[in-house]
Amino acid sequence: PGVKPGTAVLDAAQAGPADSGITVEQFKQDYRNKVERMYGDGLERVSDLDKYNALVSLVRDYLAEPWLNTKEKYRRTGAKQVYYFSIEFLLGRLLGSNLYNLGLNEVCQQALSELGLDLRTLRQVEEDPGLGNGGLGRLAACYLDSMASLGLPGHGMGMRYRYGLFEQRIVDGYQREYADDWLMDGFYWDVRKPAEAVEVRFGGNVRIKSNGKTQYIHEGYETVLAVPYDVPVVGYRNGMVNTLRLWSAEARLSEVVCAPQGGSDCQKAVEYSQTVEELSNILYPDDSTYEGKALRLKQQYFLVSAGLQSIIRNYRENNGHLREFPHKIAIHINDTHPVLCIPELLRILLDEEQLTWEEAWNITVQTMSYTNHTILPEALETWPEDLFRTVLPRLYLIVRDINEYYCRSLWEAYPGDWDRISRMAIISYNRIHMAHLAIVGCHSVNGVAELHTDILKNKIMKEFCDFSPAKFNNKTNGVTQRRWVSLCNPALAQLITDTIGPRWVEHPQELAQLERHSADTAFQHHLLKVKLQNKVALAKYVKEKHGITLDVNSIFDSQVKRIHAYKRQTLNVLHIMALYNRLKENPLLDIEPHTFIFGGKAAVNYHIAKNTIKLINSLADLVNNDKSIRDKIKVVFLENYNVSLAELIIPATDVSEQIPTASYEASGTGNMKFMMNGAVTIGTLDGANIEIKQAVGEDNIIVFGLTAEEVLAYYRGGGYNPWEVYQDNERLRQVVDQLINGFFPAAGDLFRGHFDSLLHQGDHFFVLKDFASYEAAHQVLDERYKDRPVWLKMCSANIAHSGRFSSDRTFAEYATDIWHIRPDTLPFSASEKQIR
Ligand code: KOT
Repeated sequence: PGVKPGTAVLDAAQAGPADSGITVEQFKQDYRNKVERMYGDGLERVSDLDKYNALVSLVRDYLAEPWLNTKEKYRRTGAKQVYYFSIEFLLGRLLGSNLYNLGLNEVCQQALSELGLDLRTLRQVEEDPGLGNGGLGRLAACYLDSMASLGLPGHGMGMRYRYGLFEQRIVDGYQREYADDWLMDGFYWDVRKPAEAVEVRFGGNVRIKSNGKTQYIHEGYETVLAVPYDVPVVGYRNGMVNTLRLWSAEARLSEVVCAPQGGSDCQKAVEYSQTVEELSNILYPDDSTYEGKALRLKQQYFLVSAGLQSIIRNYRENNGHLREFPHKIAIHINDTHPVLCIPELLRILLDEEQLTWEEAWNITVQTMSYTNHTILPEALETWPEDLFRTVLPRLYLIVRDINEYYCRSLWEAYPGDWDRISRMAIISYNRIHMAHLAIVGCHSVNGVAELHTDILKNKIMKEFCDFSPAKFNNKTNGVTQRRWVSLCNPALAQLITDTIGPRWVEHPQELAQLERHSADTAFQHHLLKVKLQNKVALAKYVKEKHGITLDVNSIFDSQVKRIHAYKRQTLNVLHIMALYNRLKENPLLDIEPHTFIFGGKAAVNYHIAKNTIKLINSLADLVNNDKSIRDKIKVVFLENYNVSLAELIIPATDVSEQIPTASYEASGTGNMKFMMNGAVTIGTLDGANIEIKQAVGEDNIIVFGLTAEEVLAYYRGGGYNPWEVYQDNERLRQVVDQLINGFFPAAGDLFRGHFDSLLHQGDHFFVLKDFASYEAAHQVLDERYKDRPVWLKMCSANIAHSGRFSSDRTFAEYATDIWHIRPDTLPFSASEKQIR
């Protein structure tokens, strides 16, 4: 407790192209002044938190001018604006990345050091804004960085949750959840914009007035005030600052006390304010199961309505008629959570702008695009019609109209095929299918990796794809190399720059030039040194935080991600148990020392996942305290995995575990971050792993297990028989039995649920089926590691071929194919930076 993941500091030699124009002397003076003005005290007398806040405030001052200029330029040029709506943005700490992108990192570091301060320490003061669960939210954050760095006029629309994703603490091996009070010490990056607040309406009823033209009058609703907070999003050394607008729900109590619904009763007013503020209080802490709660639906509408109102208000100030809207505005919805954008835009166009249905519908479809991030059936959002009608009566009528309009066109295409029409309808069996609404109301639907898109097109959304094939396309995910290499692994970034020059930071495809150096002894020697240095840093953290000593010469093998049955942390555990058993049988067994690193949060009500955490910790207790195996293996579960911890673990990792049941992981993005940092993947042929294999070649990745096709074929045949596999493999039988036979001394029946799901419930995720092939893959890995030059060549190949997995590439594709933005028309001309 109390130990926060550290941060690395860039080397001065890494200065890139543009210069901030601020000298070290100037910085020092500005900083001293800032501290004095903010705190009325001298730099020597204020706390680290004060020093950090003053530094943020100073950086904010420095970026004010480019922020203003960017907005001004957008207004002047009338460039098409993209709004990326997402219920989650998992930003991570901002001080380092903003300094880096502003080109101020070296100046700041030097200035602080001359003042006797350490930038690294101040960066660690920052709370990690955890406004997301995992992959989907972190992807949104990478995309903000890429849009700004590519010179794309693209902004985020999100929620300013009062409490972020829960803080995980491990107590006696179990996960305990604590509130993430990330705003407690203030958040100095955002600007509150009360003058731009808008009202969002809930409940009530709709009266239909018909005098020549039908009018819908929404009455008796409750109003919630949505207040925006703008966070600057700095582009990499291009003078560009976009905006992430986060919405917060507030009650205007003064209004309530006088208003009829509050009466004059103060108590009622306070209660009212609590229900209102509840809206943006918490982030739903589950990224795989759909929560059918009214509050969640309200959150979604709150974001959508507030966001759209502010876009339209801004549009009206700068443009003419809303008919031109799709030429000036693109709205992207990050999975179905913001899909109410579709009926809400229709509502505005119909009720407020008095457009015809045809006109309004065409504008909406041309404006909207949608990304699907999962095929997990339990994550699919469907709302009960009744609930939807009660919470959003006007939108309900609109969704019904969309459904009718759509079903009519289905009827024309498939006359008489009622079954198909009811399967494809937006409303069926009293539920509203949000993915169907998204497909119908958007001009583009994309998956996040080639396999995932294929599964969408040929299976999950097949009938929709047959009906409108042109909508469907793939955009393989990417991550920003600026945060995930330059910032978190400055020593590697330096080595790359020394080897091929600095252009790779903006043109990651140029990393391919490293291939020529991959067998070079001097390069390999440096790479090894960098990895060791990062392992030492992680080991230091683990020692301080968990009291466990790691052998930095062992293989660091990491599986860090949300805990989920399909991600198969259990497969990893069973393999470690088998390795441990082999060592117990033969203490002289010649194996490479291994450190198995786990991290990740389990959803609060996901009992088996929470038990998996206990299982990992039980294994860690057993293995780490067994002297007889002489530290050949260590197991650690690192508490509270978040962006900052990822920044520490990923650069220190040798082996990246990407082992989901094939077909389940839509893409994965951790896989890309590890590869950029020179880790070798052991993985299944799923999601982006397949494309990683294509990029690095089969010698530079270790794949194993069933393919997606095989998995899907088993499902069609009713599953497989895990008993046969269990009977045939003695080592596997031993570890499965050990889940319940007292091998974990204090566990009792704790892991019976795991045991049963593997043996008695059909092993839905093919853990036993893939075990032997996983074990064999690990043996190959160890063989390769023994031959250090071969291993280092593999590591280099992974770095060299990671350019394709940059979010800059992904978003250049989104811009051209989906939003129809030509790079050469951009105000900050990104064309020069295009990488395809
Ligand atoms: C959660 C609830 C509903 C719909 C989707 C999700 C979701 C999907 N949350 N995270 N994901 C992950 O998104 C990543 C970015 O595309 C993928 O790499 C990953 O495979 C998804 O699991």
